[in-house]
Amino acid sequence: MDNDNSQKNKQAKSVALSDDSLIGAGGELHQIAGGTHPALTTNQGVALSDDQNSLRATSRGPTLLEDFILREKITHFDHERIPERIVHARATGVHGFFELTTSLKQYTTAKILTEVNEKIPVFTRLSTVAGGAGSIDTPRDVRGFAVKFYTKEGNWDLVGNNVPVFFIQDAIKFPDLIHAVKMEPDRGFPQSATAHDTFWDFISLTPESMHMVMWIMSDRTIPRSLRMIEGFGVHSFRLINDKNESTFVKFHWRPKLGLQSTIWDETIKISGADPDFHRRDMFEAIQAGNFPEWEFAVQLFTQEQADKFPFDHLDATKLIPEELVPLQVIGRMVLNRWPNNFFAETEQVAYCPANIVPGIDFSNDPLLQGRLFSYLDTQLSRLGTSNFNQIPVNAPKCPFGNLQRDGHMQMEQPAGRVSYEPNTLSESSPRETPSGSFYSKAVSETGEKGRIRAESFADHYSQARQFYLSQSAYEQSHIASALVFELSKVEHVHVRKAIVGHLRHIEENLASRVGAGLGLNTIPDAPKATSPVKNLEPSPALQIIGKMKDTLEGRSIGILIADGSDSVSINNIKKAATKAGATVKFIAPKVGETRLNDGSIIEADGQLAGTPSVLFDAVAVLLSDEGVKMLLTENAAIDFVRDAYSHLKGISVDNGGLTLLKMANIEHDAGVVDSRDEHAFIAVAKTRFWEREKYVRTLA
Ligand code: HDE
Repeated sequence: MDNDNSQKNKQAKSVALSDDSLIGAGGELHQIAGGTHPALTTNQGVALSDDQNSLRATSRGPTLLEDFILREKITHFDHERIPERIVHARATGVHGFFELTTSLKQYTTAKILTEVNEKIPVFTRLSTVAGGAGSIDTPRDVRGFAVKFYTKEGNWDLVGNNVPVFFIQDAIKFPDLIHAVKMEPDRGFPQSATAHDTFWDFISLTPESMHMVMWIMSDRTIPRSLRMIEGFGVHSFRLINDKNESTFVKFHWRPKLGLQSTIWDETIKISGADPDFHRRDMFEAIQAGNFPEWEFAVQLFTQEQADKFPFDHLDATKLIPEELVPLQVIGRMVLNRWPNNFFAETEQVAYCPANIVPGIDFSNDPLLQGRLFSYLDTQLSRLGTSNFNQIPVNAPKCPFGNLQRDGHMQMEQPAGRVSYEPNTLSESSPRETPSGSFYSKAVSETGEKGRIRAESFADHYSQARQFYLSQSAYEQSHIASALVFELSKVEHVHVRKAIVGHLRHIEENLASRVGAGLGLNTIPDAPKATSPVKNLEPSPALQIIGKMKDTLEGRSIGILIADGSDSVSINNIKKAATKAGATVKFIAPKVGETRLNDGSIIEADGQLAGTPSVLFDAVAVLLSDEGVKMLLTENAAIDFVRDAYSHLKGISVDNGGLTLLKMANIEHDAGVVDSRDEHAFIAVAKTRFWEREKYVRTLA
């Protein structure tokens, strides 16, 4: 889909501006480059001779109301902003395609899940939840994972997250949850953070959120890159086949680059060094042709199987462990085209979980049911019209038409006198298609009407415990430390204590670690659980560390250099890292020319003060004696190596680099290697040195 202004520009009169100068404000001459440019016009198509000066009564007199050019331009500008999303306002959107590799014909009639080896266009938007549109990319937060498939049978939106469960079971609690997590209404902060009183107060009173709390306190919510997150449809959906048989399904996305997270201290520093870290990372990867890819997988299960699960699959605070229902990979998604225009596409795209296609249907998950209402409703205030489906990024790519009419910003001009159905007056107006079109699965429901939470939703802790116990020891200490960090920002002691009480149901040891981290003398009592906590089998698939790939693909290496650095080591390391798939960037005290020991010149990609090591996966520090002398009094250089070390990264050093490491009090360990051995560097660059962590920070 190409929705740039080319149409408009094609219509615009072309004006040759060859020898070009314009008289600007104050009468100076502004030279502009020669070439052929379309005429700059008003929205009515009137070409402008002067876009620099408004119309004045005299050169120093009042501006005239008559100036329609000024008025039009300012009026349009005044209305440039539209309401941002209430949640998921901050995001990165990319076009791409989906390709099915294994047909699910046995289970569904949906062409998107049965026609293999076809490239179906998608638009994918990856977001944070709590912050506003201008907030940082790297808070501790869930990531939205929304995919719009432009299928042959209409748009299918899979609007998921990078965590497979949710905080609440019933849609009616969503406004409360979001009000609690967003900035507090009296003070207007914190922006984009769960570490404050109202969030934890709400959580302390909502035990069903405890499973999700384990996920958000894990490193899943501080990803290294949006290209390295998993995605989950969260709810159960139904697939329906040509015999009208229904099978339940959960949808999963698994990143080809593996799963990778940052370390909390690193994340905080990235937020300062580059608030657009994830958006830039995606933009640069797409520009370089390193297109991110995800496997698409399903978990399929029947009602009979579901009846035997030790939880209710309609409860969005529960997941189905892979060990119980294995994932079947059935396709892949590749993101390969950056939008032409951020506002037109990433901002105006309107996802809706109710957008499904024939052969797919909803489950009774009460959270999903509420979502089916909310998304269409929110687009009306965000995009201002019921015709938002006509915006190119939202329009289906298959033929579509109906007898809905008029409304704000109607772009279509349906001809003829018929705008109703059925009718006898038109032979060409759209009609129902009795077979092969959308149908809802006939399901019999029994029971009493009422505001009732199902008893099968009562177990709030067993899967939280399972998640915690499934993690490696490093990950468990990150979860405990994240809880200590967050709760230490909570002013109300009773709220801190209430959370620690809940943790006792998950794991006594977790509660005492967090309690100790908060300086509590005694560990508070656990609240009464609505259902006994079960000991479920650990699920190693829930870890992150085990899913980090042994590769440098998609990763980046920073090489710190200064005048006199050794060109041979630099070239060897650059060559080896590039060969291993990494992007290499040079950091130097100045961005201009850095002269190496053989007289060759490198133009650095980043200036040291503005390019800290948190922006890289591993670093090399290659400095001459004279270079390191200059940097010993440079705090940014000391921080560069200290942070790389304390963020458990591989480091390659020559003699100069080693001197800097000594100045920074860094111990030599297995992750620090000699720059002459570039292969050793590649090996250490692919991993993090978890065993180093106990020497560099106190974890709970
Ligand atoms: Fe959303 N959610 N949500 N949500 N959600 C929105 O829709 C809502 C929920 C998710 O990139 C809003 O267009 C309710 C679960 C994503 O544009 C809004 C409930 C999951 C996105 C809304 C939920 C999500 C949204 C705000 C509880 C994971 C961003 C703007 C019943 C499965 C989509 C908009 C994009 C956005 C409502 C819960 C994912 C207000 C009422 C669970 C990825 O309609």
